[in-house]
Amino acid sequence: IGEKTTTTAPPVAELHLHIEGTLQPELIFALAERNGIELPYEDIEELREKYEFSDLQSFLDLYYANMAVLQTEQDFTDMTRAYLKRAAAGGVRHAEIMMDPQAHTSRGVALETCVNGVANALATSEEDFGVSTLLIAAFLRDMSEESALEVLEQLLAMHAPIAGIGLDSAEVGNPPSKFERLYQRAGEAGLRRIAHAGEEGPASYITEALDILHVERIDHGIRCMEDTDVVQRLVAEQVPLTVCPLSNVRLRAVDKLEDHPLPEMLAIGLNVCVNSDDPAYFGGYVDDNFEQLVEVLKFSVPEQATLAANSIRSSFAGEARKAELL
Ligand code: ES4
Ligand code: ZN
Repeated sequence: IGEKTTTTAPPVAELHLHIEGTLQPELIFALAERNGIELPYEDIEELREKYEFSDLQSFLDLYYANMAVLQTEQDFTDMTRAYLKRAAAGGVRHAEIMMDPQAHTSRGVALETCVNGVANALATSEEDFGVSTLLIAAFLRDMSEESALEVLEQLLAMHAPIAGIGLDSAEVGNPPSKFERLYQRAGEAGLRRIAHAGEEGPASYITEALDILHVERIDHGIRCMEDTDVVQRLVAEQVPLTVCPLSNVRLRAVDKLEDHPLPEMLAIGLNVCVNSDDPAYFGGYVDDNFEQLVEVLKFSVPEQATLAANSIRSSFAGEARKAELL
């Protein structure tokens, strides 16, 4: 999973990726050593044993704990470069990368450190890896809107190279409506807007994200399938849904890949694409997701082509770049 040297997939855009979720166990240990941090695991094997999740929160607990090793700008750059290299080897040609600034500022890492560290890797990504990129600042929905607004204002004041904002972390009980003013402000600042909705939360959260937050894409969105009115609207408006099949299995949003709604979502005309979410935690990168979709759900070559084209059309890349990749 960590190594990939051949390209089999068609050109694809990865639109749903948390950069902190690309931190592989090997890098966690290397950074802990470099920064003199004591990890609560003896070795990589003991850490790997923790990668069994019962729901979103059980994953988030480990995801946030492991971030302790990210201390310097160079740490964030190294993590981001490792992702870009691996993603490129799997056929990713454009990546819209979320980062969680509050997950770092809340443990005493400066906003400049985490943003500049990631941004430095992105700045040379096209040249180094052939991957065009955009950076999206995601806000933690289990924190307050005031906290999010404060960080957004700081990002704007420092002219952080962000294309948009997202909303992630614990979904249930933290509906999109909680962040109406944050998204209003982001819109005024000319930022693109996306949000996680309908991963563990109900289909009504998808509607809220569209109507109250004015998002252009929905991250996950799989629970739209429980509400025919929501499905009809998503089809009519061709709202992009950034689906993450292996993530949904690992976090028990679906029982097993055989039961994943993606084939039906594609068949009924929803604008779906395939993404890895947190590849270091969920068993694979975008190409691994495609591989399993083909193996287990028997996705055809034309279906794979549609998923890949959807990802590029749904991206925030410039029209020239999209034309290049389509
Ligand atoms: C996440 Cl899979 C998922 N869902 C919600 N928030 C997240 N942050 C990182 N991965
Ligand atoms: Zn996600």
